[in-house]
Amino acid sequence: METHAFLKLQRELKSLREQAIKDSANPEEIDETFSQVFSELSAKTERNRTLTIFFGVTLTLISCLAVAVQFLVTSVYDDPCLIYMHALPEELSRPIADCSMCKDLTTVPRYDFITKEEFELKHAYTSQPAVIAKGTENWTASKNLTFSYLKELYLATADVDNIQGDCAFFGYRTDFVSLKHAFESITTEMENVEPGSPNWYIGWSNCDENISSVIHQLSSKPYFLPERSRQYNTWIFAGSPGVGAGIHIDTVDLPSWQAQILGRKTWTLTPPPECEHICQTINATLNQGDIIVVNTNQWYHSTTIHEGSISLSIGSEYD
Ligand SMILES: O=C(O)CCC(=O)C(=O)O
Ligand SMILES: [Fe+2]
Repeated sequence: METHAFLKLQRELKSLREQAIKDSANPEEIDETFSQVFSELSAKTERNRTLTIFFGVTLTLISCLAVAVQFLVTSVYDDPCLIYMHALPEELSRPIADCSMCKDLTTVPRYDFITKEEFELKHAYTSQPAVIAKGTENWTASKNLTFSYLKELYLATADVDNIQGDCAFFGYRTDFVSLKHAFESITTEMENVEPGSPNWYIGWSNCDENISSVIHQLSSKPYFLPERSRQYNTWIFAGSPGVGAGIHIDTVDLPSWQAQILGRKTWTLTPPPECEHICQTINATLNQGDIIVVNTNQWYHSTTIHEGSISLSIGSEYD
């Protein structure tokens, strides 16, 4: 406070005190009152100062945090080698991988036949992928399950609008917004991959009991899966030659198998970032009738459909 204002305040306080004495107040009580008022005023000033510091520090911290998160997200998305596009939530919630799932693998191990015991030991729960050639040998699906048969079954289902329910539908790079929309838009020319017909790829999980029982008549639990392992909802993927599913990682509960019912498809499996120093990207080409087993929660995966025919595959998680 400037000196003259301070002197003025002193003068006014003194004159207030003298006035109060004249008004026959007790000088000790006056001094007591002055000191009470001063201590209340200085406590309030102290509280205001503390609050100002608290809010200032909090605001600074929040701003720093926002800048850090923005930097992290931008750099992570900008670096496709670190974490693939838009996979940040999956990546953050993913348990750290045991790199023995991919160490020393230069390709996906391929078997013409595998016993339940060997499969359980090496692949069932180790996240090490495998292809079991002709794994669908005793199924009738490759002969009888076609895309147009599925389309007919779905479109004939009375409740086709709600058939998806909680079930997932992926339109990938198409404009299809639902399974119904896809079935209504995919023409016979598109299914037969006639020259000039547009490229398409879709995937969905089946929630319809009737369709589920048809699928189970045409297929069975892969012979090499452990006796106790159960089947879950069927996933179906179909599309024309070209790019299939773009690279991604899943957050499903369990590892999966997928059988190639029609066409040929190559899977590209990339190990998670924590294993990149000892593991490499590997591929597996599935011919009609082959089955791949892969933990899609641990491997980044993408698919490509070979020329010649559409690809149709069915699969499921297993425990
Ligand atoms: O079959 C495909 O093209 C992709 C399958 C897939 O992403 C999965 O099963 O998690
Ligand atoms: Fe996937």
